[in-house]
Order: sequence, then structure tokens, then C-alpha cells
Amino acid sequence: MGIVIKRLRVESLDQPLGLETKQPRFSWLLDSEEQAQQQSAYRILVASNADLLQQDIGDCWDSGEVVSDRSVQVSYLGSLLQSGLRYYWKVQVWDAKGAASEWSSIGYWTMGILDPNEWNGEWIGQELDPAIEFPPGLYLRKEFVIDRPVRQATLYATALGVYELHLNGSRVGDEYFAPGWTDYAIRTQYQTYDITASLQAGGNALGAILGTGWYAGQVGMMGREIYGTSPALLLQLDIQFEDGTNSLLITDETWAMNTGPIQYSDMLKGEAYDARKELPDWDRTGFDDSDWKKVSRFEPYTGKLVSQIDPPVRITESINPVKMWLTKQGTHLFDMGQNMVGWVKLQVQGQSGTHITVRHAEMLQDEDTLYIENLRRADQKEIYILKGEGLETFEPHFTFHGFRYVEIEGAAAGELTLESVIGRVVHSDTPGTGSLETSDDMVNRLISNIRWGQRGNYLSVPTDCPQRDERLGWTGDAQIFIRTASYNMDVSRFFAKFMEDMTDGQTPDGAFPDVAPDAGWFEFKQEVVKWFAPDNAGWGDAGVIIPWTLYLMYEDRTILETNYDAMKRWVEYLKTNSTDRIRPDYANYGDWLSINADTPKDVLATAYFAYSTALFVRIARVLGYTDDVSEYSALFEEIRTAFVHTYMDENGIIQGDTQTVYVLALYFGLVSEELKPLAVKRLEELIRENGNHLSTGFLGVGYLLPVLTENGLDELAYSLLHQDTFPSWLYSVKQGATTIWERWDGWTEEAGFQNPGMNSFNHYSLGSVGEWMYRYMAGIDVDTEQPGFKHIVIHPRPGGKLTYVKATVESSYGAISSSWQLNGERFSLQVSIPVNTTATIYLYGTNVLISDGAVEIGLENGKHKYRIGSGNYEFISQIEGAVKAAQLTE
Ligand code: RAM
Repeated sequence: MGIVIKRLRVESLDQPLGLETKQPRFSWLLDSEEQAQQQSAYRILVASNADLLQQDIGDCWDSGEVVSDRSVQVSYLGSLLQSGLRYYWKVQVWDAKGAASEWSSIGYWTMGILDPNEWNGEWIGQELDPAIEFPPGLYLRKEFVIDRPVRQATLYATALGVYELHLNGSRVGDEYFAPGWTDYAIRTQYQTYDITASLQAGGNALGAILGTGWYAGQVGMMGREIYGTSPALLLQLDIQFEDGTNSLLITDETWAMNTGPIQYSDMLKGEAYDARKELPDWDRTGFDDSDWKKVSRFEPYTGKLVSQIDPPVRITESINPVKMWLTKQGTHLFDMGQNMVGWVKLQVQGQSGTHITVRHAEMLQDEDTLYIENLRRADQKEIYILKGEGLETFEPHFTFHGFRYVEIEGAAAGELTLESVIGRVVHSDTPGTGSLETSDDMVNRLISNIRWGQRGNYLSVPTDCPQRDERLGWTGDAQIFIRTASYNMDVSRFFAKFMEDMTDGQTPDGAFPDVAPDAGWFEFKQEVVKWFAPDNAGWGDAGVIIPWTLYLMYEDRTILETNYDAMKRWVEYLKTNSTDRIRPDYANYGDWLSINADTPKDVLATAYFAYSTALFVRIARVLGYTDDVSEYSALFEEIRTAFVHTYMDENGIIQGDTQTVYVLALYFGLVSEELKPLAVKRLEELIRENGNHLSTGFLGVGYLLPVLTENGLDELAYSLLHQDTFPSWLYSVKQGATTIWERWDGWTEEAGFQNPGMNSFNHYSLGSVGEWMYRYMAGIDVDTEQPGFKHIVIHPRPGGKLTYVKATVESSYGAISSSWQLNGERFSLQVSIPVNTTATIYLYGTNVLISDGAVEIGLENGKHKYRIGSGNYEFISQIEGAVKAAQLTE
């Protein structure tokens, strides 16, 4: 039977269009019905057309038979790839016994516009009056004729602003908020669309709607026009005909423009849409645009145009409200049943000119009133003006909201039903990879809340929150959650793009920003609030933690190489800005939003300085930069020694004495072996003295349970997981939360809503406990020496109230699963791991029964260790005292 090749991917994508990398990386998924199946060799063919490939000819590259077990991220090493061309590839592999597989199916990708001089279009739009706060959406159109059979038509488009493309009456693509958010002063992404099938012989009409977006609309708390005043469109349609000729359609002065129904559409404010002003068939041929205006042309763009790296923002799900009621104010209120991000599709009818107002909020103030105080300056409001022609359907264009409740004003009582509203769930479409279920419903709700927090906040950039006038790419939040995120979904490309935002925002002296993309933030900080530095401990460090995590989870060496210099400059920056290896006490965010437990900022900053340095050493080692390995290992030792001398006493007490100081010092490897038991004991005491409650903020929380488990305190970790009184994860679950709250005390029985200026109900940071659930509770972990799940560690920790856990992680090699059940003292574990990987299993208990094929390789800390190859396995053991432990935690 041997090996079958299932899924082909290039740069982690299925059939990508518009790649710019000169050495795309190939990955293939292998399957086999046999156990312990491995790849022993591969051969890749790349051709300029599919026919050649059918004949097993790779005119661009024939790798030959390469003896290797690599089946992910194999770099192209063929002839130079050309702009705009399509390449076809296939792969053949040899299995563990040397038997050859069939050739795979044929995959392809296309290259983007590799040379800036190949952009021929002009930037077009309308010069806007900066005095107009919220300008109308702009409609642009152009007709053209196709007079010969078309072989291939590729459309490249981008905007300073946001755009939506139309061709012959239909929307092009399914992406929202293109071209995505970057620091437009430096870099703007373009999108590539294959529109061959949508062109028609004869006349064709191409149209675009242009909005202000992040470019000229409101961003965060910084106001509007952060990057520019007038949105502009750039587009280039490359048509290749069957007869070998080709033509180029570009944006230029021949395009016509007009305003239409969109009165304004702003990320934070919302949209106003006057349906009476619709332009029926504006995107089809034959439309009379004689009264449309000529477009304005703008200066050429001076930044870099790059092909979009991250997954497009899409509608990934539509949900129906669970409840609707009429309020005493006469409005209709809908409960979506889930705090979500996106907008609603509204269906309504009524008289022409009637104003329908749609307001969005995460919580209710009382039964009939939205809680909107926490939105700060974000209106999150749509206004739809009816045209009065029967049932009308409306969805906004260039705005999104964070909400669970929707209030509709302007429709007569009884006019709306539950069916009038559909929630559109919108986010960067990072493919789902992880699933997790336990025997405890509250824990399951927490798992769901973490996932929804990720969905709602990964929108072009990893935002802190989706509702108030903030929605920024806060780097601290991003780093603390990334490991959780990369279990839940494939975030490799999402964060590869974010690393570009981070390096774009790096200061000349090496400081990584608190917020990326830069949003005028630095200037804002300089002018308004001086104490915001761009180098906050735990925030700037994201510049090292993110690439390292991507390497661990996806075996992505390129991300390390690309960002190596930037990371080195960051460590150098920290070194320069420290005194005797101690980071001075400057006003940083500290362990943000901890509960009555302020961690001294210099202690925290020094710990992170050590951590960034330690990770940098590991990165240098992976890439083979041996000089840097020795230089920065020495630096790490110096920081560690300074940390211990300055902040720790001989009883293992660390200055500040908060849960977080111990957690960080232990996780970052700063504590000597002798002092470690004392530090662990003190951490345990602090938690117990606090009635088995955590007190950690954003930074401490991510490593809290991992540190407890790593130091033999599994049951204490579980007691924190199951804790449902304040402050705890399940406290918010008990209050009915459907997403992770920004603060432990977002709402409490005693005090109601907290500080409305900082009270988001959809902030994922405190949800970083997801990492522990996958890595320790279910026990699916990477091996840092063979990352990307090439060698998998399966080390489940049964405990707490749980009687079962089921987890699956879709890795680059395929699905990994770990499921365990505890029935009295009987522990059973089912594991499955993909072809071309191996795993080490750590098993609790005695009297072990194992499946065929698993090989015992010793004992470690009282646990049996087994080695397995690919396939499905079962392990059964007896854990003495397990029943008692489970009952005790009840
Ligand atoms: C808040 C953000 C974010 C946090 C910073 C320090 O405004 O919401 O979550 O990282 O402050």
C-alpha cells in the first residue's frame, strides 16, 4: 500500500496567486494505512505548463531523487521565477522501505508583480476636502472590450484606503477590507485575482468602490487621516489571449467616478447608506455614466507594493439571533447569543426615506438598553435609508463592529422578526487547526470563548479588541496569545505579515513598537503622553517571541532568517538601555491588569530582557550563527546573574513577591537549581494564600499554569482552571461570557461594570491559558529540536475534575490527536500521529497495556516513556489515587 500524497501546498497555501518569494517552499501531506510510515526520499518537478509535467518533465526544476525525510517547507531551487507566470508542480516520494509512491496530483501557483516598474497604472480617486469628516464612498468604473479568446486574465489591485471590486455585475473575490492594514507610508499590499472565467466576449465592465479604511478613516484613539486624506485605487488587468498576444488594462484618467448610496463608511463610526441613491447596474456594460466625473490622478506611491501575505478577511460564518424583543423605547433588540465581530445583514421593508438605525453593543445596561459606554468614541452604528421597494437587504461595506446585541430603531413594531437579522462573522480567514473538548462544560465554554476571542480580534492585524476606538495591533497581547492561537488556527502567514508590520515600526535604534502597524502612534505618544515608550517590556519582546513561536509550531526557518537582524537590533537596544544588565525602572505597562499584585517594572523588564536574549541565542543556533551564539549566551548569563543578585534573596524570594515575578523567573530560566524549589514553593503559597486564585495580568497569566505543571503542581494548576470565583477564568464564564474579557473584573456582582474606558468584553490576552490546555492538559507539544511537530511530544496530564479530554491539532504533517479518559483509577489514552512523524509518549500510572508498535524507552520522573511512529495507538494504565484526587477537587 505504501504512501499516498494527499494535499499539496506552496508557502502553506493551496494554490496561491501572486507569490513574490523567489524560493517558494513546498509541503505535501502524506497518508498511509501502515503504521510507522516515513518518507525516505522525494522528487519534485516544477514546469512552466501542465502538459510538460504530465510527461514528467520539469523544465523549471527537477530536484532529482533527494534522500530526505522532509515533507514540509522544502525550498524551490530551480531556474529564476518570472513575474506574473503560472508554475505547475508535482511530487513523488519513497516510503520507509524505499517503495515509490504514485506521482501526486498537479498543483500550481502564480508569481506576483516582482518589479515595481511593471506597475503601469496610475493612482486614481477623488481629491477630498479634509474638512469633510466622513466622506461618501466612491464608485469608479471602466468598460472594455474582449475581441479574442482569452487564455488567462489576472487582475492585480490595491488601494490607499479599502476597496471592493466588481466585474460584470458581480463582486470579484470574497475578501473584505482589501488591501489590509499596513503602515501605508512604508508598505501596501496588493491582491491578485484570477478573473479568466468571469470575462465575457464583447463588452465588459470593471468597477470599484473605494472607502477611507485605515488609511484616511478613524483609527484607534488617534482620530482620522492617519496616513492620508484621499483614498486612491491602483489596478492592473493583465489579459493573455489564446493567440499569444496580450493586453493591459490599467487605472488612468479614462475611468469615471461618482458617489452613490454610501454616505460614509468608517471603521469605527459605522456606515450610512441611502438606498434611494443606489446606482443599479453601475458594474455592468451599457450603464449610462455620462454624468459621472473624470477621476483625479494622484502622485505615484513612494512606499513598497507587496503581494498580500496574510489570509484574506472573509465572512466565515453566518449566525442567527437567539432572541428578539421590543423595548420600552419602541426599538427591536436582538441577542445574537454570541459576542461576535463583523456586522449584520438586515432585511427590512417600509416607506421610502425611512431611517433605520442599527446599533451594536457587547453587553446590556439593563434589559432594554445597550451598554455602550465601553465603546468610547466608536459609534458602531449603521443608518440605512429605505428606498421603499418591498423587502430590502443591506450589509455595510467598510466597517465592522464588536457586539452581541443589536438594537434596531425606525422599524414599526412587529415589522421585524428573528429572521430580519443575520450575524456575519468576519475575520482574517486563518484555517482552523485545533479542537479541544473536555468532560467539563464550563471549561468547554472557556475553550469556545478563547476561540471566539481569536476570531474576533485577528482582523488583518492581531487587534487588542474589536469594539471601542482602539482595535490596534498591540504587540504584547499578540505575543502572549500566539502559542494558543497557533494551536487553534494556522496563523503562520498572518504573523509573517505582522512581523513585517513590527519591523516597519522598529525605531532606528532598534526598539520594537507597542503597536503595529504604526498608526501615528509614536508621534501621538511623543506629543501627548511622553511616558509611552516604544520599547515596553513584554510588548517589544514580541519581535523575538513571535518568530520563535512560528518556528516551533510550523518549522518556519525563513521567518527567523528574515527577521534575524531586526531581532538582534532589539537585543542590542535592550543592552544599550540597561545598566549593569538591569533594565531601569521606567514607566511601562508592567503586568497589565493584574489584580492587586503590581509586579515591579524593572524586575519584569529585566526578566524579559533575559528572555529575548535567550530566545535570540536559540535562534542564532538554529541558523548556525555560532559567533552570535557565544556572544549572546554570555550576555544571557550576565543578565541572569544580575537578576538573581539584584532581585532574589537566599530564601528564593523575588522582589515584588507577586505570582507573576515567580512565574516569569521560572519560565524564563532565571532561577538557579538550588533556589528553584524555594521559588516554586513561594509561588504555590501565594496562590494558596489567595484562596487558590490567580492575581496575574496579561504577562503573567500566559505562563502561570505551564510553570505550575512543569514544577509538579498539576493539581494546583487544575484548581486555578476550575476556579469560578473572582478572579478566575471561569468567573466570566459563570457570568455568561461568550468571549474572553479584557479585565478579570469587567463586571462583578459587587461593582457592576468596571472602568468603562478600559472594559472590553472581547480581548483575548487573558485567554492565553489555551496554550496550557493543548500542551499540558491534552499534552500535545512540539519538540524544540525537531519543531513543527516533526517529532511530537504527547504528555497528557490527567487531573482536576476532568474525566476526559479530546484534542486534535492539524499540523503541517497532518492531524495529531490525543484523547484520554479517567475511569476510576483506569487511565486510557488514544493517540494518533501523522505519517512522516514520530512521537514520544509520557504515561502516568502502572500496569501499563500498550498497542503493538509502541516501544518503551525508559522512565522519566516516574512516567513511562514510549516511542511510536505514525498511526493509531492506545495505552492503558492504572493511576493509583486518581479517584481520590478527582473527588477532592469536587
Ligand atoms: C490597552 C490595550 C491593550 C494593552 C495596552 C497596554 O489600551 O487594550 O490590550 O496591550 O493597553
